[in-house]
Amino acid sequence: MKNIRLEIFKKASLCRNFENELYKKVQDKIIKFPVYLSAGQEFIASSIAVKMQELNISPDIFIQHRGHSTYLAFGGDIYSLIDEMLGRKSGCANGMGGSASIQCKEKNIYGHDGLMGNQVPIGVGACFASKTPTVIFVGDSAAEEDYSLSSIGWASTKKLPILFIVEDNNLSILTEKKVRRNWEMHDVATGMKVKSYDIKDDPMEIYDHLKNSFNEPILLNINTVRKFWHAGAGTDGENFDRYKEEMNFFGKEGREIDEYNNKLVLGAWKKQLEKQ
Ligand SMILES: Cc1ncc(C[n+]2csc(CCOP(=O)(O)OP(=O)(O)O)c2C)c(N)n1
Ligand SMILES: [Mg+2]
Repeated sequence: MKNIRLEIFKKASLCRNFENELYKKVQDKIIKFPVYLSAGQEFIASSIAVKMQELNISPDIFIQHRGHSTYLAFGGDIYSLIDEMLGRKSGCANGMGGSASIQCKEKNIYGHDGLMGNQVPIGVGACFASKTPTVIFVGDSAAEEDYSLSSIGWASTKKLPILFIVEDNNLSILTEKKVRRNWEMHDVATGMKVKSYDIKDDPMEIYDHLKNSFNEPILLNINTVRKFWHAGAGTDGENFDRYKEEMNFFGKEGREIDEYNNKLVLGAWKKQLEKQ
């Protein structure tokens, strides 16, 4: 089990170092369009990606904004992601997607168009046609959209092989869940006869809930913490940081992995900026 936790940490470490560097690039005004940082939430995609590797499955993946970690954890090319952040044609979305609409055809990652939650009906429809394993990531707010909820119902009716992942950071921009609704996503999905769980973004807890993925639809409402602002580079102060916890768990090895990924990310940025 230690090895799995370590593999997940390695992926999360790449994601965290990427986001930390991007934070600086936004602060330095090298990037001027809205950037949605996924720092704090990286263990979700990282844990799922490690489990998919183990199952030898390359699912179709549907994401929304705040998807850098999903892109990287599932093996998206870092250079194309940097180029996308620089608005270049060589970017993963031809320089036209920006941070919100990244994609990676090679890894079956489908980008988002900005209408919150519409990746849910699109992903369900795609899976209804293909019947191949599908992972749909959705925020706790986007999941509330009527078309998102009704398509979860359709996935249940048709017993589609879909893993619904609600990245529940408790926020819709700045509005907390308790202001928006008095119900929970896992309860609604349970009502629609989808096996649903409300869990933490603890990597082993996520990993353990992926045992029966793709036999039928499953929904994981994963509670997590957004480290930075909704968009752009800013922070409202210190909050719980799972990355620090995991790094401490691995001690010297954890710090070395972090350092390795820091160098990797800095090197990738240097290379891409020199290309200009
Ligand atoms: C249909 C629609 N409504 C509202 C918006 C504006 N909007 C953009 S992001 C966002 C919040 C999304 O919250 P969530 O889905 O929880 O994702 P998070 O930003 O927390 O990762 C909103 C309301 C939009 N883009 N589309
Ligand atoms: Mg949210």
